[in-house]
Amino acid sequence: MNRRILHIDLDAFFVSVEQALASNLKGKPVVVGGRPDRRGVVASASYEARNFGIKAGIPLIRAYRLCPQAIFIQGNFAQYQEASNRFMEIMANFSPHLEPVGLDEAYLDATGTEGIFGHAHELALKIKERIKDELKLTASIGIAGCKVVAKIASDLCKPDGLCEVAPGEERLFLAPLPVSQLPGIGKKTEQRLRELGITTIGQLAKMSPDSLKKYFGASGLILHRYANAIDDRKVEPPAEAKSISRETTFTEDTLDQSFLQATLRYLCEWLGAELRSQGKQAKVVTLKLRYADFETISRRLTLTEASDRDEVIFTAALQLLSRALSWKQKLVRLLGVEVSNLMKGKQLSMLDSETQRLEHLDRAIDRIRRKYGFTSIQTGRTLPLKGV
Ligand code: DCP
Ligand code: CA
Repeated sequence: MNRRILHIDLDAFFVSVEQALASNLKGKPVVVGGRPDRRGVVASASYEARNFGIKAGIPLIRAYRLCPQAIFIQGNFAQYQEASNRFMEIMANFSPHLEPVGLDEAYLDATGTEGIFGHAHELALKIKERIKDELKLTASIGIAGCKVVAKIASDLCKPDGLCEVAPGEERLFLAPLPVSQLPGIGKKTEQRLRELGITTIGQLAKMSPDSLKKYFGASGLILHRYANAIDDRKVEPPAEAKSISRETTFTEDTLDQSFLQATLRYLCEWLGAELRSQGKQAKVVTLKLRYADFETISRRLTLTEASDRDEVIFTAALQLLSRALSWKQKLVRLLGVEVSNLMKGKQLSMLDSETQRLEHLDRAIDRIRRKYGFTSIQTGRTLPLKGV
């Protein structure tokens, strides 16, 4: 049976979320990544900024030189995570065969859904419309019989595009395109292929699998398959995460207890919020410390009862931190926390009134953060981080 696979990719994702929130940014060259006088690179550039040669990955200072009038924004990851969740929720309405890729991309297998949503092309239009109405974002969608061609199709029709490759036309569609359009072909492989006289996917498709294997090893065989539009990878929901972690590297190595504790609190609040948003509880908390000399240790503690509460995770992590610091007095370079042994649902014994009061507090803070961003509200324990 011919498969119908959609690849949906939001356009200029980080920037578009900012533009949806502040209409004065629309239609302008906008860059998310930070201030141009700081170190760092462009994370996302509006299509107006791309006209000046700005693209993801280039240093901010270079972006500034290419377009001094561009608006540079630090960015707010919690906002992007929230937009991503809503994007995936919209898509989940259309098919259970959904595979999120990163924050702003997904594959959706629409094979056999004609009866409900009409032809794949109509389904794609409906998805685009809902994303525009509900998120004020634009998506580009590619439709084809396999993942790799659907992805290339969506890349080609950006921004706000829709490109369908008819069944059986996949190889013809790919043939004239430059090899760099194939996922997995970076600058080095492209250069190597050019030396062999290969610049288009059509030329690549005609090379023998054996010679590709000789030049590029096992990935040469995959290149051969993709160039011939052979890709039987299924659209698969992601495996359940076994743990959630968050860590931070300090700009300066430190042994300042109150600063380390406040950072720890921040990391634990982030993990607690993430657990609650996934409806999960954790039984194990692990602390990770990297010292200035790069020695790295991790210490774990099993909770008496699984929890999704900031306070419980923090208390466990703080115990581990205090022990580690009294054991070794060395400057700390990185601090991280992980929660694992995750389970769904609540424990009955957690329903005493003090626990409930704290749970309500966590949830009230979650709501404010969902609306205004994670750093919009600070609990007292993270206040030493202010002004850092
Ligand atoms: N991203 C990042 N750093 C990079 C590349 C991307 O932080 N070097 C982030 C910011 C992007 C998001 O991931 O907004 C999605 O990456 P994409 O490659 O899909 O880029 P965009 O969505 O920004 O643009 P496009 O319209 O080309 O998809
Ligand atoms: Ca994108």
